[in-house]
Amino acid sequence: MFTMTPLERWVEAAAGMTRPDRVVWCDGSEAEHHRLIEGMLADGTLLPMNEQTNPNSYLHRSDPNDVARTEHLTFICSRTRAEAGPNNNWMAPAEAKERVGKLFEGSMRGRTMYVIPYLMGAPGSLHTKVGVEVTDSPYVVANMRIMTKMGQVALDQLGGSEEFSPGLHSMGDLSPDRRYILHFPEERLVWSIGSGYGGNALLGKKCLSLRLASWMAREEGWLAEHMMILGLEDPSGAVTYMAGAFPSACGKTNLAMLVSPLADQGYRVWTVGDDICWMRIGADGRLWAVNPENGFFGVAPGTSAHTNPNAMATLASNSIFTNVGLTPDGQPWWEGIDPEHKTPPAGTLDWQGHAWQPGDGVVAHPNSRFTSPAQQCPSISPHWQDPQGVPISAIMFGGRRARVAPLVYQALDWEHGVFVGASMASETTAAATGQVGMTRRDPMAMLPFCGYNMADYWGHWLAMGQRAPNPPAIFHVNWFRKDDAGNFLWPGYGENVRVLRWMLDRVRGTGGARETAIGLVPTPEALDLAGLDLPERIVAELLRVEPADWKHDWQHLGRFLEQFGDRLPPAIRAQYAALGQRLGATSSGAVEAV
Ligand code: GTP
Ligand code: SPV
Ligand code: MN
Repeated sequence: MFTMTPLERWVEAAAGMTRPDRVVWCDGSEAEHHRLIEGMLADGTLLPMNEQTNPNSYLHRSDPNDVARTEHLTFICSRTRAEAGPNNNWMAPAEAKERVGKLFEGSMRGRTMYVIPYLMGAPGSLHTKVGVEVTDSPYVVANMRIMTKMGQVALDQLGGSEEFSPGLHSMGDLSPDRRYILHFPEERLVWSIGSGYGGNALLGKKCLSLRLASWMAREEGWLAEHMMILGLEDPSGAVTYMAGAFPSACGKTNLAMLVSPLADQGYRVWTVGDDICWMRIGADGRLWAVNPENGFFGVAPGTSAHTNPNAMATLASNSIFTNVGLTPDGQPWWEGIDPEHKTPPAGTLDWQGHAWQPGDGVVAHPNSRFTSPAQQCPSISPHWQDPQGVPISAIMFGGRRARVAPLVYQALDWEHGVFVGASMASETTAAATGQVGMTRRDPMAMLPFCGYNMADYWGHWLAMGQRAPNPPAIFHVNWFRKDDAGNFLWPGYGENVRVLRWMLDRVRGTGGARETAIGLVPTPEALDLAGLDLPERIVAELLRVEPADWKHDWQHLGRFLEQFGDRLPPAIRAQYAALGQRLGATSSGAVEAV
Protein backbone atom coordinates (compact mmCIF):
# COMPACT_ATOMS: atom_id res chain seq x y z
CA MET A 1 0.00 0.00 0.00
CA PHE A 2 1.23 3.52 -0.79
CA THR A 3 2.12 5.57 2.26
CA MET A 4 3.45 9.11 2.25
CA THR A 5 6.82 10.00 3.71
CA PRO A 6 6.99 12.71 6.37
CA LEU A 7 8.39 15.04 3.68
CA GLU A 8 5.53 14.34 1.27
CA ARG A 9 3.02 14.94 4.04
CA TRP A 10 4.62 18.27 4.94
CA VAL A 11 4.74 19.43 1.32
CA GLU A 12 1.09 18.46 0.84
CA ALA A 13 0.12 20.49 3.89
CA ALA A 14 2.14 23.48 2.66
CA ALA A 15 0.43 23.31 -0.74
CA GLY A 16 -2.94 22.98 0.98
CA MET A 17 -2.32 26.23 2.76
CA THR A 18 -0.69 28.27 -0.06
CA ARG A 19 -2.71 26.84 -3.01
CA PRO A 20 -0.11 26.95 -5.83
CA ASP A 21 -1.23 26.11 -9.36
CA ARG A 22 1.59 23.58 -9.66
CA VAL A 23 4.09 21.82 -7.41
CA VAL A 24 7.55 21.10 -8.84
CA TRP A 25 10.06 18.91 -7.02
CA CYS A 26 13.58 20.13 -7.77
CA ASP A 27 16.16 17.47 -8.62
CA GLY A 28 19.09 19.87 -9.01
CA SER A 29 19.81 18.74 -12.57
CA GLU A 30 21.24 20.88 -15.38
CA ALA A 31 18.08 20.43 -17.44
CA GLU A 32 15.91 21.72 -14.63
CA HIS A 33 18.27 24.65 -14.09
CA HIS A 34 18.04 25.65 -17.75
CA ARG A 35 14.24 25.47 -17.73
CA LEU A 36 14.15 27.77 -14.71
CA ILE A 37 16.61 30.26 -16.20
CA GLU A 38 14.67 30.34 -19.49
CA GLY A 39 11.47 31.07 -17.59
CA MET A 40 13.07 33.86 -15.60
CA LEU A 41 14.64 35.43 -18.69
CA ALA A 42 11.25 35.33 -20.38
CA ASP A 43 9.40 37.09 -17.55
CA GLY A 44 12.20 39.57 -16.74
CA THR A 45 13.11 38.13 -13.31
CA LEU A 46 16.62 37.71 -14.71
CA LEU A 47 18.50 39.73 -17.29
CA PRO A 48 21.16 38.10 -19.43
CA MET A 49 24.77 39.25 -19.11
CA ASN A 50 27.64 39.25 -21.58
CA GLU A 51 28.14 35.59 -22.50
CA GLN A 52 31.82 36.23 -23.38
CA THR A 53 32.90 38.11 -20.26
CA ASN A 54 30.40 36.60 -17.78
CA PRO A 55 29.32 33.20 -19.09
CA ASN A 56 26.16 31.64 -17.68
CA SER A 57 25.59 34.66 -15.42
CA TYR A 58 22.48 36.73 -14.80
CA LEU A 59 21.37 39.95 -13.17
CA HIS A 60 18.39 40.19 -10.85
CA ARG A 61 16.87 43.47 -9.64
CA SER A 62 15.00 43.21 -6.35
CA ASP A 63 12.00 45.22 -5.41
CA PRO A 64 13.59 48.46 -4.10
CA ASN A 65 12.06 47.90 -0.67
CA ASP A 66 13.52 44.39 -0.47
CA VAL A 67 17.30 44.72 -0.65
CA ALA A 68 18.60 43.59 2.76
CA ARG A 69 17.76 41.49 5.80
CA THR A 70 15.06 43.03 7.95
CA GLU A 71 15.97 42.33 11.55
CA HIS A 72 12.90 44.06 13.03
CA LEU A 73 10.66 41.63 11.08
CA THR A 74 12.61 38.55 12.17
CA PHE A 75 11.25 36.55 15.11
CA ILE A 76 12.13 33.57 17.27
CA CYS A 77 8.89 31.79 18.13
CA SER A 78 10.07 29.65 21.02
CA ARG A 79 7.58 28.52 23.63
CA THR A 80 8.63 31.25 26.03
CA ARG A 81 9.90 34.78 25.50
CA ALA A 82 12.74 34.17 27.96
CA GLU A 83 14.19 31.43 25.76
CA ALA A 84 14.42 33.85 22.84
CA GLY A 85 16.01 36.45 25.10
CA PRO A 86 16.34 40.21 24.83
CA ASN A 87 18.53 39.74 21.74
CA ASN A 88 15.55 38.49 19.68
CA ASN A 89 12.08 39.60 18.69
CA TRP A 90 9.65 37.04 20.01
CA MET A 91 6.17 35.92 19.09
CA ALA A 92 4.27 33.09 20.78
CA PRO A 93 4.14 30.10 18.39
CA ALA A 94 0.34 29.88 18.31
CA GLU A 95 -0.07 33.61 17.73
CA ALA A 96 2.60 33.55 15.00
CA LYS A 97 0.90 30.67 13.19
CA GLU A 98 -2.46 32.36 13.45
CA ARG A 99 -1.32 35.78 12.35
CA VAL A 100 1.15 34.83 9.61
CA GLY A 101 -0.76 31.72 8.58
CA LYS A 102 -3.43 34.08 7.25
CA LEU A 103 -0.84 35.67 4.96
CA PHE A 104 0.21 32.27 3.62
CA GLU A 105 -3.43 31.27 2.89
CA GLY A 106 -3.60 31.17 -0.90
CA SER A 107 -0.35 33.17 -1.24
CA MET A 108 0.86 30.94 -4.11
CA ARG A 109 -2.35 31.09 -6.16
CA GLY A 110 -1.41 31.45 -9.82
CA ARG A 111 2.21 30.57 -9.00
CA THR A 112 4.38 27.46 -8.97
CA MET A 113 5.54 25.97 -5.70
CA TYR A 114 9.09 24.64 -5.93
CA VAL A 115 10.17 22.00 -3.44
CA ILE A 116 13.89 22.31 -2.76
CA PRO A 117 15.47 19.47 -0.79
CA TYR A 118 18.99 20.52 0.18
CA LEU A 119 21.98 19.61 2.30
CA MET A 120 23.94 22.00 4.46
CA GLY A 121 27.29 20.21 4.52
CA ALA A 122 28.97 17.38 2.65
CA PRO A 123 26.92 14.28 1.82
CA GLY A 124 27.34 11.65 4.51
CA SER A 125 29.06 13.93 7.05
CA LEU A 126 28.09 13.78 10.69
CA HIS A 127 27.89 17.59 10.62
CA THR A 128 25.41 17.72 7.72
CA LYS A 129 21.77 18.81 8.08
CA VAL A 130 18.95 18.18 5.62
CA GLY A 131 16.63 21.07 4.87
CA VAL A 132 13.63 21.38 2.60
CA GLU A 133 12.49 24.79 1.40
CA VAL A 134 9.27 25.27 -0.50
CA THR A 135 9.10 28.59 -2.33
CA ASP A 136 7.20 30.39 -5.06
CA SER A 137 10.38 32.19 -6.19
CA PRO A 138 12.40 30.62 -9.02
CA TYR A 139 15.16 33.15 -8.18
CA VAL A 140 15.39 31.53 -4.74
CA VAL A 141 15.68 28.11 -6.39
CA ALA A 142 18.52 29.30 -8.64
CA ASN A 143 20.37 30.77 -5.66
CA MET A 144 19.80 27.72 -3.48
CA ARG A 145 21.29 25.61 -6.26
CA ILE A 146 24.55 27.53 -5.86
CA MET A 147 24.48 27.98 -2.07
CA THR A 148 23.56 24.42 -1.07
CA LYS A 149 23.74 20.85 -2.29
CA MET A 150 20.29 20.73 -3.77
CA GLY A 151 18.00 18.08 -5.20
CA GLN A 152 18.42 14.33 -5.48
CA VAL A 153 21.55 14.24 -3.29
CA ALA A 154 19.46 15.56 -0.38
CA LEU A 155 16.51 13.22 -1.03
CA ASP A 156 18.97 10.32 -1.07
CA GLN A 157 20.39 11.32 2.29
CA LEU A 158 16.92 11.90 3.78
CA GLY A 159 15.28 8.68 2.58
CA GLY A 160 11.91 8.28 4.29
CA SER A 161 13.11 9.87 7.49
CA GLU A 162 11.57 12.84 9.26
CA GLU A 163 15.02 14.26 10.05
CA PHE A 164 14.73 17.43 8.00
CA SER A 165 14.25 21.06 8.74
CA PRO A 166 11.24 22.42 6.85
CA GLY A 167 11.11 25.97 5.53
CA LEU A 168 8.05 27.61 4.00
CA HIS A 169 8.77 30.65 1.85
CA SER A 170 6.50 32.85 -0.22
CA MET A 171 7.12 36.21 -1.84
CA GLY A 172 3.68 37.29 -0.65
CA ASP A 173 3.06 40.82 -1.88
CA LEU A 174 6.57 42.04 -0.88
CA SER A 175 5.10 44.66 1.40
CA PRO A 176 7.24 45.19 4.53
CA ASP A 177 3.91 45.51 6.38
CA ARG A 178 3.25 41.86 5.63
CA ARG A 179 6.82 40.58 5.87
CA TYR A 180 7.77 38.08 8.55
CA ILE A 181 10.74 35.79 9.02
CA LEU A 182 9.67 33.38 11.74
CA HIS A 183 11.66 30.59 13.39
CA PHE A 184 10.02 27.82 15.40
CA PRO A 185 13.08 26.22 16.99
CA GLU A 186 11.18 23.42 18.75
CA GLU A 187 9.91 22.25 15.33
CA ARG A 188 13.10 23.13 13.39
CA LEU A 189 10.69 25.12 11.22
CA VAL A 190 11.01 28.42 9.34
CA TRP A 191 8.19 30.52 7.88
CA SER A 192 9.26 33.42 5.70
CA ILE A 193 6.91 35.65 3.73
CA GLY A 194 7.12 39.00 1.97
CA SER A 195 10.81 39.08 0.99
CA GLY A 196 12.86 37.50 -1.78
CA TYR A 197 16.20 38.74 -0.52
CA GLY A 198 19.28 36.90 0.75
CA GLY A 199 19.13 35.84 4.35
CA ASN A 200 15.36 36.47 4.43
CA ALA A 201 14.60 34.02 1.63
CA LEU A 202 17.48 31.56 1.14
CA LEU A 203 16.35 29.66 4.21
CA GLY A 204 19.38 27.35 4.41
CA LYS A 205 21.66 30.26 5.26
CA LYS A 206 20.86 32.45 8.26
CA CYS A 207 17.55 30.79 9.20
CA LEU A 208 18.64 27.14 9.27
CA SER A 209 22.44 27.29 9.48
CA LEU A 210 22.57 29.94 12.19
CA ARG A 211 19.30 30.61 14.03
CA LEU A 212 17.94 27.05 14.13
CA ALA A 213 21.39 25.45 14.08
CA SER A 214 22.54 27.49 17.08
CA TRP A 215 19.56 26.10 19.00
CA MET A 216 20.35 22.52 17.85
CA ALA A 217 24.05 23.05 18.60
CA ARG A 218 23.30 23.93 22.20
CA GLU A 219 21.16 20.81 22.57
CA GLU A 220 23.68 18.57 20.82
CA GLY A 221 26.91 20.08 22.19
CA TRP A 222 28.46 21.89 19.23
CA LEU A 223 28.72 25.47 17.89
CA ALA A 224 26.96 27.11 14.90
CA GLU A 225 28.69 30.41 14.17
CA HIS A 226 28.69 33.39 11.79
CA MET A 227 32.35 32.82 10.88
CA MET A 228 34.62 32.49 7.90
CA ILE A 229 37.19 29.69 7.93
CA LEU A 230 40.67 29.88 6.39
CA GLY A 231 43.87 27.85 6.37
CA LEU A 232 47.16 29.76 6.74
CA GLU A 233 50.00 27.92 5.04
CA ASP A 234 53.46 28.65 6.47
CA PRO A 235 56.90 28.21 4.89
CA SER A 236 57.10 24.58 6.07
CA GLY A 237 53.94 23.81 4.09
CA ALA A 238 51.92 23.19 7.26
CA VAL A 239 48.39 24.67 7.25
CA THR A 240 46.90 26.17 10.40
CA TYR A 241 43.14 26.74 10.36
CA MET A 242 41.51 29.84 11.77
CA ALA A 243 37.88 30.92 12.05
CA GLY A 244 36.67 34.50 12.31
CA ALA A 245 33.37 36.06 13.36
CA PHE A 246 32.83 39.55 11.93
CA PRO A 247 29.37 41.11 11.57
CA SER A 248 27.67 41.35 8.18
CA ALA A 249 29.72 43.31 5.63
CA CYS A 250 32.72 43.50 7.97
CA GLY A 251 35.26 41.47 6.04
CA LYS A 252 34.73 37.69 6.30
CA THR A 253 34.64 36.98 2.57
CA ASN A 254 37.66 39.17 1.94
CA LEU A 255 39.71 37.62 4.72
CA ALA A 256 38.82 34.06 3.71
CA MET A 257 40.02 34.75 0.14
CA LEU A 258 43.04 36.84 1.04
CA VAL A 259 45.90 36.95 -1.47
CA SER A 260 49.06 37.13 0.56
CA PRO A 261 51.76 39.74 -0.07
CA LEU A 262 53.99 37.41 2.00
CA ALA A 263 53.61 34.56 -0.50
CA ASP A 264 57.27 34.78 -1.48
CA GLN A 265 58.10 33.99 2.16
CA GLY A 266 55.78 30.99 2.05
CA TYR A 267 52.68 32.39 3.75
CA ARG A 268 49.44 31.95 1.83
CA VAL A 269 45.75 31.54 2.60
CA TRP A 270 43.35 28.73 1.65
CA THR A 271 39.60 29.37 1.70
CA VAL A 272 37.36 26.94 3.58
CA GLY A 273 34.26 29.09 4.10
CA ASP A 274 33.20 32.73 4.09
CA ASP A 275 30.10 33.06 6.28
CA ILE A 276 29.10 30.05 8.37
CA CYS A 277 31.07 27.66 10.52
CA TRP A 278 29.86 24.62 12.44
CA MET A 279 32.31 23.30 15.03
CA ARG A 280 32.40 20.07 17.00
CA ILE A 281 34.87 18.79 19.56
CA GLY A 282 37.04 16.11 17.95
CA ALA A 283 38.56 13.01 19.54
CA ASP A 284 41.81 14.99 19.89
CA GLY A 285 40.06 17.65 22.03
CA ARG A 286 40.32 20.30 19.32
CA LEU A 287 37.41 22.07 17.61
CA TRP A 288 36.81 20.74 14.09
CA ALA A 289 34.99 23.04 11.70
CA VAL A 290 32.98 22.65 8.51
CA ASN A 291 31.55 25.24 6.17
CA PRO A 292 28.03 23.91 5.51
CA GLU A 293 27.52 26.13 2.44
CA ASN A 294 28.25 25.34 -1.20
CA GLY A 295 28.70 28.87 -2.53
CA PHE A 296 29.28 32.49 -1.61
CA PHE A 297 26.63 35.19 -1.30
CA GLY A 298 29.16 37.99 -1.23
CA VAL A 299 29.02 41.77 -0.94
CA ALA A 300 29.78 43.24 -4.40
CA PRO A 301 30.80 46.87 -3.66
CA GLY A 302 34.48 47.17 -2.84
CA THR A 303 35.32 43.86 -4.54
CA SER A 304 38.01 44.32 -7.20
CA ALA A 305 41.03 42.66 -8.78
CA HIS A 306 43.03 44.79 -6.35
CA THR A 307 41.14 44.11 -3.08
CA ASN A 308 39.95 40.55 -3.71
CA PRO A 309 41.23 38.91 -6.92
CA ASN A 310 40.04 35.47 -5.75
CA ALA A 311 36.47 36.72 -5.46
CA MET A 312 36.73 38.34 -8.90
CA ALA A 313 37.85 35.00 -10.37
CA THR A 314 35.10 33.17 -8.49
CA LEU A 315 32.31 35.41 -9.76
CA ALA A 316 33.58 35.44 -13.37
CA SER A 317 31.09 32.78 -14.48
CA ASN A 318 28.01 30.76 -13.39
CA SER A 319 26.98 33.58 -11.06
CA ILE A 320 23.84 35.50 -10.16
CA PHE A 321 24.24 39.21 -9.49
CA THR A 322 21.64 40.98 -7.39
CA ASN A 323 21.18 44.77 -7.46
CA VAL A 324 24.46 45.67 -9.19
CA GLY A 325 24.78 48.05 -12.15
CA LEU A 326 24.87 46.82 -15.76
CA THR A 327 27.28 48.26 -18.32
CA PRO A 328 26.14 48.70 -21.94
CA ASP A 329 28.13 45.61 -22.94
CA GLY A 330 26.39 43.49 -20.31
CA GLN A 331 28.96 43.39 -17.52
CA PRO A 332 28.30 43.95 -13.83
CA TRP A 333 29.43 47.22 -12.27
CA TRP A 334 29.66 48.37 -8.68
CA GLU A 335 31.45 51.03 -6.65
CA GLY A 336 35.10 49.99 -6.26
CA ILE A 337 35.08 47.30 -8.98
CA ASP A 338 37.75 49.28 -10.85
CA PRO A 339 40.00 51.39 -8.62
CA GLU A 340 41.10 53.36 -11.72
CA HIS A 341 37.56 54.49 -12.56
CA LYS A 342 35.31 56.02 -9.95
CA THR A 343 32.41 56.18 -12.42
CA PRO A 344 31.00 53.52 -14.77
CA PRO A 345 31.15 53.47 -18.57
CA ALA A 346 28.67 55.78 -20.31
CA GLY A 347 25.30 54.12 -20.75
CA THR A 348 25.49 52.04 -17.57
CA LEU A 349 22.19 51.24 -15.85
CA ASP A 350 22.01 51.54 -12.08
CA TRP A 351 20.71 48.80 -9.79
CA GLN A 352 17.13 49.82 -10.45
CA GLY A 353 17.63 49.82 -14.22
CA HIS A 354 17.72 53.60 -14.66
CA ALA A 355 20.32 55.19 -16.95
CA TRP A 356 23.04 56.43 -14.60
CA GLN A 357 24.37 59.98 -14.98
CA PRO A 358 27.33 61.62 -13.24
CA GLY A 359 25.95 63.30 -10.14
CA ASP A 360 23.38 60.54 -9.55
CA GLY A 361 23.68 58.37 -6.44
CA VAL A 362 25.30 54.96 -6.30
CA VAL A 363 25.27 52.64 -9.31
CA ALA A 364 25.09 49.44 -7.30
CA HIS A 365 23.06 49.10 -4.12
CA PRO A 366 25.48 49.12 -1.13
CA ASN A 367 24.21 45.61 -0.25
CA SER A 368 24.34 44.31 -3.82
CA ARG A 369 25.67 40.76 -3.98
CA PHE A 370 27.10 38.01 -6.15
CA THR A 371 26.08 34.36 -5.75
CA SER A 372 28.88 32.08 -6.95
CA PRO A 373 29.91 28.43 -6.58
CA ALA A 374 32.62 27.95 -3.93
CA GLN A 375 34.51 25.46 -6.05
CA GLN A 376 35.27 28.23 -8.56
CA CYS A 377 37.40 30.05 -6.00
CA PRO A 378 41.10 29.77 -6.95
CA SER A 379 42.09 29.64 -3.26
CA ILE A 380 39.52 27.02 -2.26
CA SER A 381 41.05 24.59 0.24
CA PRO A 382 41.40 20.93 -0.75
CA HIS A 383 39.66 20.26 2.60
CA TRP A 384 36.69 22.60 2.15
CA GLN A 385 34.28 19.68 1.93
CA ASP A 386 36.12 17.30 4.20
CA PRO A 387 33.33 15.48 6.07
CA GLN A 388 35.24 15.70 9.35
CA GLY A 389 36.13 19.37 8.84
CA VAL A 390 39.40 21.13 9.66
CA PRO A 391 40.97 21.60 13.12
CA ILE A 392 40.73 25.20 14.34
CA SER A 393 43.77 26.68 16.12
CA ALA A 394 42.60 30.28 16.38
CA ILE A 395 39.30 32.14 16.53
CA MET A 396 39.06 35.82 15.67
CA PHE A 397 36.32 38.17 16.75
CA GLY A 398 36.29 41.40 14.82
CA GLY A 399 34.25 44.53 14.49
CA ARG A 400 34.17 47.59 12.31
CA ARG A 401 35.33 50.28 14.69
CA ALA A 402 36.68 53.68 13.71
CA ARG A 403 38.13 54.09 17.20
CA VAL A 404 38.78 52.22 20.46
CA ALA A 405 39.69 48.68 19.30
CA PRO A 406 43.34 48.12 18.30
CA LEU A 407 44.36 46.24 15.16
CA VAL A 408 44.66 42.99 17.09
CA TYR A 409 44.86 41.62 20.62
CA GLN A 410 44.79 38.16 22.13
CA ALA A 411 42.60 36.96 24.95
CA LEU A 412 44.33 35.50 28.00
CA ASP A 413 42.46 32.17 27.92
CA TRP A 414 39.19 30.62 26.72
CA GLU A 415 37.02 32.21 29.38
CA HIS A 416 38.47 35.65 28.74
CA GLY A 417 38.12 34.97 25.01
CA VAL A 418 34.41 34.21 25.39
CA PHE A 419 34.09 37.53 27.21
CA VAL A 420 35.99 39.30 24.40
CA GLY A 421 33.51 37.77 21.93
CA ALA A 422 30.58 38.76 24.14
CA SER A 423 31.86 42.33 24.31
CA MET A 424 32.17 42.81 20.55
CA ALA A 425 30.77 46.00 19.06
CA SER A 426 30.60 47.12 15.45
CA GLU A 427 29.25 49.87 13.25
CA THR A 428 26.08 48.83 11.41
CA THR A 429 26.26 48.24 7.64
CA ALA A 430 23.91 48.04 4.65
CA ALA A 431 23.53 44.25 5.06
CA ALA A 432 20.45 44.93 7.18
CA THR A 433 17.88 47.70 6.81
CA GLY A 434 18.22 50.58 9.24
CA GLN A 435 20.77 53.27 9.97
CA VAL A 436 24.33 52.58 8.75
CA GLY A 437 27.38 53.43 10.87
CA MET A 438 25.80 53.17 14.34
CA THR A 439 28.02 51.41 16.86
CA ARG A 440 26.07 48.59 18.45
CA ARG A 441 27.01 45.62 20.59
CA ASP A 442 27.11 42.55 18.37
CA PRO A 443 28.44 39.64 20.43
CA MET A 444 30.26 37.02 18.37
CA ALA A 445 28.72 38.75 15.28
CA MET A 446 25.61 36.75 16.25
CA LEU A 447 23.21 39.46 17.47
CA PRO A 448 20.91 38.97 14.42
CA PHE A 449 21.52 35.22 14.21
CA CYS A 450 21.56 33.63 17.66
CA GLY A 451 18.33 31.62 17.86
CA TYR A 452 18.05 31.71 21.65
CA ASN A 453 18.84 33.78 24.71
CA MET A 454 22.33 35.16 24.28
CA ALA A 455 23.15 34.75 27.96
CA ASP A 456 22.58 31.01 27.55
CA TYR A 457 24.65 31.12 24.37
CA TRP A 458 27.62 32.54 26.29
CA GLY A 459 27.05 29.81 28.86
CA HIS A 460 27.22 27.26 26.05
CA TRP A 461 30.49 28.75 24.76
CA LEU A 462 31.96 28.57 28.27
CA ALA A 463 30.83 24.95 28.63
CA MET A 464 32.36 24.03 25.25
CA GLY A 465 35.72 25.33 26.49
CA GLN A 466 35.47 23.11 29.55
CA ARG A 467 34.70 20.08 27.42
CA ALA A 468 37.45 20.72 24.83
CA PRO A 469 40.93 19.99 26.21
CA ASN A 470 42.61 21.84 23.29
CA PRO A 471 40.44 24.85 22.47
CA PRO A 472 41.68 27.43 19.96
CA ALA A 473 43.42 30.63 21.02
CA ILE A 474 41.08 33.64 20.80
CA PHE A 475 41.89 37.03 19.25
CA HIS A 476 40.10 40.29 18.50
CA VAL A 477 40.86 42.18 15.28
CA ASN A 478 39.82 45.53 13.81
CA TRP A 479 40.78 46.41 10.24
CA PHE A 480 38.71 49.59 10.30
CA ARG A 481 40.40 52.04 12.69
CA LYS A 482 40.39 55.56 11.27
CA ASP A 483 42.34 58.79 11.72
CA ASP A 484 40.67 62.09 12.60
CA ALA A 485 40.14 62.82 8.90
CA GLY A 486 38.19 59.57 8.51
CA ASN A 487 40.84 57.59 6.59
CA PHE A 488 41.51 53.94 7.38
CA LEU A 489 44.82 53.66 9.23
CA TRP A 490 45.44 50.06 8.18
CA PRO A 491 45.67 49.03 4.49
CA GLY A 492 43.59 45.92 5.16
CA TYR A 493 42.63 43.23 2.64
CA GLY A 494 45.73 41.17 1.65
CA GLU A 495 47.87 42.96 4.21
CA ASN A 496 45.75 41.39 6.94
CA VAL A 497 47.96 38.30 6.47
CA ARG A 498 50.51 40.12 8.63
CA VAL A 499 48.09 39.91 11.53
CA LEU A 500 47.33 36.25 10.77
CA ARG A 501 51.05 35.59 10.86
CA TRP A 502 51.36 37.12 14.33
CA MET A 503 48.43 35.00 15.47
CA LEU A 504 50.18 31.91 14.12
CA ASP A 505 53.31 32.85 16.06
CA ARG A 506 51.21 33.24 19.21
CA VAL A 507 49.52 29.86 18.67
CA ARG A 508 53.02 28.36 18.46
CA GLY A 509 54.10 30.08 21.66
CA THR A 510 56.25 32.77 20.06
CA GLY A 511 55.38 36.29 18.88
CA GLY A 512 56.07 39.31 21.05
CA ALA A 513 53.21 40.81 23.04
CA ARG A 514 52.62 43.24 25.85
CA GLU A 515 49.87 42.81 28.38
CA THR A 516 47.28 45.58 28.50
CA ALA A 517 44.00 45.95 30.38
CA ILE A 518 42.11 44.33 27.48
CA GLY A 519 44.56 41.55 26.58
CA LEU A 520 47.83 40.88 24.77
CA VAL A 521 48.72 43.44 22.10
CA PRO A 522 51.63 42.82 19.71
CA THR A 523 54.80 44.78 20.20
CA PRO A 524 55.44 46.77 17.00
CA GLU A 525 58.50 44.59 16.24
CA ALA A 526 56.43 41.40 16.52
CA LEU A 527 54.39 42.36 13.43
CA ASP A 528 56.03 41.80 10.06
CA LEU A 529 55.36 45.17 8.41
CA ALA A 530 58.22 45.02 5.91
CA GLY A 531 57.40 46.78 2.65
CA LEU A 532 54.28 48.49 4.03
CA ASP A 533 55.74 51.94 4.55
CA LEU A 534 53.60 52.59 7.62
CA PRO A 535 54.96 55.49 9.69
CA GLU A 536 55.83 54.53 13.27
CA ARG A 537 53.17 56.83 14.70
CA ILE A 538 50.48 55.07 12.65
CA VAL A 539 51.62 51.69 13.93
CA ALA A 540 51.55 53.08 17.46
CA GLU A 541 48.03 54.43 16.90
CA LEU A 542 46.87 51.09 15.47
CA LEU A 543 48.12 49.28 18.57
CA ARG A 544 47.05 51.93 21.09
CA VAL A 545 44.78 50.96 23.98
CA GLU A 546 43.38 54.24 25.30
CA PRO A 547 42.07 53.78 28.86
CA ALA A 548 39.57 56.66 28.57
CA ASP A 549 38.00 55.16 25.41
CA TRP A 550 37.89 51.73 26.98
CA LYS A 551 36.28 52.95 30.19
CA HIS A 552 33.53 54.47 28.09
CA ASP A 553 33.19 51.26 26.10
CA TRP A 554 33.06 49.26 29.33
CA GLN A 555 30.09 51.29 30.53
CA HIS A 556 28.32 50.88 27.18
CA LEU A 557 28.91 47.13 27.49
CA GLY A 558 27.56 47.17 31.03
CA ARG A 559 24.26 48.63 29.87
CA PHE A 560 24.05 45.93 27.19
CA LEU A 561 24.85 43.05 29.54
CA GLU A 562 22.41 44.35 32.13
CA GLN A 563 19.47 43.32 29.91
CA PHE A 564 20.28 39.67 30.51
CA GLY A 565 19.82 39.97 34.28
CA ASP A 566 20.19 36.78 36.29
CA ARG A 567 20.72 34.66 33.20
CA LEU A 568 24.16 36.20 32.62
CA PRO A 569 26.78 33.49 33.35
CA PRO A 570 28.80 34.26 36.51
CA ALA A 571 32.04 33.94 34.51
CA ILE A 572 30.96 36.74 32.17
CA ARG A 573 29.98 38.88 35.14
CA ALA A 574 33.37 38.19 36.76
CA GLN A 575 35.26 38.97 33.55
CA TYR A 576 33.33 42.21 33.25
CA ALA A 577 34.20 43.23 36.80
CA ALA A 578 37.86 42.26 36.30
CA LEU A 579 38.11 44.38 33.14
CA GLY A 580 36.61 47.33 34.98
CA GLN A 581 39.21 46.90 37.70
CA ARG A 582 42.09 46.72 35.22
CA LEU A 583 40.81 49.87 33.54
CA GLY A 584 40.34 51.63 36.87
CA ALA A 585 36.79 52.34 35.75
CA THR A 586 34.25 53.72 38.14
CA SER A 587 30.91 51.99 38.02
CA SER A 588 27.81 53.68 36.73
CA GLY A 589 24.29 52.90 37.92
CA ALA A 590 23.77 50.57 34.99
CA VAL A 591 26.97 48.72 35.67
CA GLU A 592 26.13 48.14 39.32
CA ALA A 593 23.23 45.99 38.22
CA VAL A 594 25.60 43.63 36.37
P1 GTP B 1 28.49 39.33 4.86
O1 GTP B 1 28.45 38.55 3.60
O2 GTP B 1 27.44 40.39 4.92
O3 GTP B 1 28.44 38.47 6.06
O4 GTP B 1 29.87 40.22 4.83
P2 GTP B 1 31.42 39.85 5.06
O5 GTP B 1 31.73 39.85 6.52
O6 GTP B 1 31.80 38.65 4.30
O7 GTP B 1 32.16 41.15 4.47
P3 GTP B 1 33.01 41.33 3.12
O8 GTP B 1 34.30 40.57 3.15
O9 GTP B 1 32.12 41.08 1.97
O10 GTP B 1 33.36 42.88 3.21
C1 GTP B 1 32.37 43.87 3.30
C2 GTP B 1 32.91 45.21 2.87
O11 GTP B 1 34.07 45.55 3.64
C3 GTP B 1 33.35 45.21 1.41
O12 GTP B 1 32.98 46.43 0.82
C4 GTP B 1 34.86 45.10 1.49
O13 GTP B 1 35.50 45.69 0.39
C5 GTP B 1 35.18 45.80 2.81
N1 GTP B 1 36.40 45.22 3.46
C6 GTP B 1 36.66 43.91 3.64
N2 GTP B 1 37.87 43.72 4.23
C7 GTP B 1 38.38 44.95 4.43
C8 GTP B 1 39.60 45.42 5.02
O14 GTP B 1 40.47 44.67 5.45
N3 GTP B 1 39.76 46.79 5.08
C9 GTP B 1 38.82 47.65 4.59
N4 GTP B 1 39.05 48.95 4.69
N5 GTP B 1 37.65 47.23 4.04
C10 GTP B 1 37.44 45.91 3.96
C1 SPV C 1 24.77 38.74 6.18
O1 SPV C 1 24.01 39.72 6.22
O2 SPV C 1 25.48 38.40 7.16
C2 SPV C 1 24.89 37.96 4.94
C3 SPV C 1 23.99 38.28 3.82
O3 SPV C 1 25.70 37.05 4.88
S1 SPV C 1 22.40 37.61 4.03
O4 SPV C 1 22.38 36.29 3.38
O5 SPV C 1 21.43 38.50 3.38
O6 SPV C 1 22.11 37.43 5.42
MN1 MN D 1 27.03 37.00 6.73
